[in-house]
Amino acid sequence: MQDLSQLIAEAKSAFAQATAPAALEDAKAKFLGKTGSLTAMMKGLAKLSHEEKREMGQALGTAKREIEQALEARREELANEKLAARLAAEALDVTLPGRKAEKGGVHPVIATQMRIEQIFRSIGFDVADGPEIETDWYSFTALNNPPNHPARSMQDTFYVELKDETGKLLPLRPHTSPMQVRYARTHKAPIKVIAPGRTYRVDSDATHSPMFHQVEGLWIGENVSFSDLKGVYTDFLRRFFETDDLVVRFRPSYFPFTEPSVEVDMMFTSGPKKGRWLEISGAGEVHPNVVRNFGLDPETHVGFAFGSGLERLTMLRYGIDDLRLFFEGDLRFLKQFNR
Ligand code: 2NM
Repeated sequence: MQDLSQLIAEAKSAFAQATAPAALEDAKAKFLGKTGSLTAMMKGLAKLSHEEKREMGQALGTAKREIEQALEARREELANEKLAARLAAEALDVTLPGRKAEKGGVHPVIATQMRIEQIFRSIGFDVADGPEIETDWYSFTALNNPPNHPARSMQDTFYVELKDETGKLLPLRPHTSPMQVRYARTHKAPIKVIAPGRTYRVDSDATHSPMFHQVEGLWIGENVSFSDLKGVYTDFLRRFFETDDLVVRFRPSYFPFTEPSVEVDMMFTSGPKKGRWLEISGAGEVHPNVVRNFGLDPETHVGFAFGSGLERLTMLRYGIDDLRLFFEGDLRFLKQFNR
């Protein structure tokens, strides 16, 4: 009996010293395993008398249960310690503020484009779309700007390293007119369309960006006149700037794709910006050669075209003085347009 209670104490102490599950199982084997000391004592029972066997058997059974209970308790303890360590290591501070998902907004130049599309749609214009990588023919030749014509160098054009069938590099469109040529060639007259979008020219300073946005308008029919241009464009400006207090004038100019050609100026006649002529657009009667490239007869089909810069219109509308603000991506600037 004496050595049994000592054996139990030894087992408990061995289990307590085991600080990992594997060590605990090793300790268990020393007492309860095939060659363990308790197991050896059980085997010894066989040599005892009937009376002794009963007594000793009971005592061994009790001792075995106590050791097993101690083992189970230590197993649970180790499992709890492991869980506690893991919880401590993986602890989250649920009181930390979350990451805010910021809402995106419409860029002011694109807001201008969307407004303009809405205004022109309301008076029956369609909105064209088309590629930014163009062909030489749609960018220049179709627009009465033949190879080697001096007017071609009016635009210093970007090219990409892609070639057309004749081996010439493809230009990035320097204006949105190619979209109008594509549109006119695939739609029936009358042609009444605006072409907004990105355009590219080798030009960079406080008032020029190598990528900028244009909107061009085109109305070709059997009886579309210069006075229609003045009416449409004046109405557009009044709705865009939300005031009737502005006037429009034409000054003679030159573009290869129009004849006659004009610069369009506007002037506010009330408010803080009144009294100064502002250059706002180029325009003109579409050249007969261009009408022919639309697939139409210039003897029966005439009309006007204009082209305006979206950055310029946006700057005038909001009183922005530096074009570069549009391209810096500074949220302090951009957020002012998206409240
Ligand atoms: C401008 C000025 C004058 C223009 C011409 C055409 C087309 F496709 F009919 F030939 N579209 N836009 C045009 C005319 C553009 O931008 C300053």
